[in-house]
Amino acid sequence: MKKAFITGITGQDGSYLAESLLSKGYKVYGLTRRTSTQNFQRIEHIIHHENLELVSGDLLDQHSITVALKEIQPDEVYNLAAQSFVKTSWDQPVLTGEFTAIGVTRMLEAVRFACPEARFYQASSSEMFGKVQEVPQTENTPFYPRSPYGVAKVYGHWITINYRESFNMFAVSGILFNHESPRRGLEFVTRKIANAVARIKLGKQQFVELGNLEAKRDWGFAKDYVEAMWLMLQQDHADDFVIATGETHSVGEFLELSCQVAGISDWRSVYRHNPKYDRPAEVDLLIGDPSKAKQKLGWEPSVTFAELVKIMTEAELIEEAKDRD
Ligand code: NAP
Ligand code: G4F
Repeated sequence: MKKAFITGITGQDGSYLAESLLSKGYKVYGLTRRTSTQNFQRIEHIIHHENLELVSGDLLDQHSITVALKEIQPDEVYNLAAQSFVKTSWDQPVLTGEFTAIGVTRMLEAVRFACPEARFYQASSSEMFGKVQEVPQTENTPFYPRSPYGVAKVYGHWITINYRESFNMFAVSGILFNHESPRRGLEFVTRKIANAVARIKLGKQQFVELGNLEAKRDWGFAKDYVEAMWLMLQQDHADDFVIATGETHSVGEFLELSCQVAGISDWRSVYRHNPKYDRPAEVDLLIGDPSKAKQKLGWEPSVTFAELVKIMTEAELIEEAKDRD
């Protein structure tokens, strides 16, 4: 039985990846950090699975991850844990650097000493392209990050490549463009919109307050993207890949379509601009070229933008209708 170790298992991607690996017959170990109230909502349905084990540790604590890896001896390590919200990275830039940048080195050091034969996946991000130097963005597009988060991810990307080249480790960096689902955190714009639109439809709130409606993102479905992570670790050689849909849409388009799904005819009537959601430096346009992933991994997205908006809005309509009062 293959063994996989996932950091960030309580997050959106970690929960889908754990589900997928369990269905493939893996024994899955998930790193969780201590919190005063448990945060297992996304993994509640698999928490009693006989092949899932939660391990206590933190990306800030080198010893906890080295000991866990030494004991488990996993075949595959997926480093998904991070301070992943771009806006917060301006409020907590040092902490973001500790988790999202140096945390990657802690993971690589733990793998190097405890289980050097394990295959390592680093969750890199299209935020690294920031002020884009090329359209669409490929594996060779130069980086120009626009937030402390983006800068931290560039560090994580390069330290992964450096350990591959320095120590001959099987370490890959997946450059994933935005991917969403009903399990997305409420602070991210897609889930925020889908949830607000559902609440407006059900008469629970009047408006949705947003920042920049013009920003464009290449949005895919999270379940598709965790399959790409797994595929990257099944290759003969370690390599880095862009994972994207190849389409871009604005935040405004997402809002308009979500309103359509919910049967709200005039999206402008429910929208308010609130400058508190604007960013000190914006990433205006992201659009990835997933050709290399298609050719070498045989990976393709299965959910279109319109389907994604529908999946997310309908899920919120169902959830919000449950606790209507
Ligand atoms: P997410 O939902 O915010 O999940 C982040 C996970 O990291 C949570 O499980 C969180 O645990 C954990 N974590 C944070 N700090 C930690 C620490 N110090 N020690 C241990 N665990 C810690 O993020 P996601 O959307 O699933 O994204 C997964 C990864 O992919 C992240 O690295 C993100 O930056 C990257 N990424 C995401 C996207 C996207 O569009 N979703 C695109 C590109 C790259 P708690 O539950 O305890 O907070
Ligand atoms: O949903 P967002 O917060 O995602 P963002 O900043 O693109 O980051 C996500 O994708 C990255 C991949 O490129 C990941 F690495 C990262 O971890 C995260 O998952 O914001 C998307 C866009 C931004 O341009 C933002 O300015 O939406 C715009 N926006 C407009 N109003 C808003 C809002 N974003 C949020 N969160 N909230 C608003 O009210």
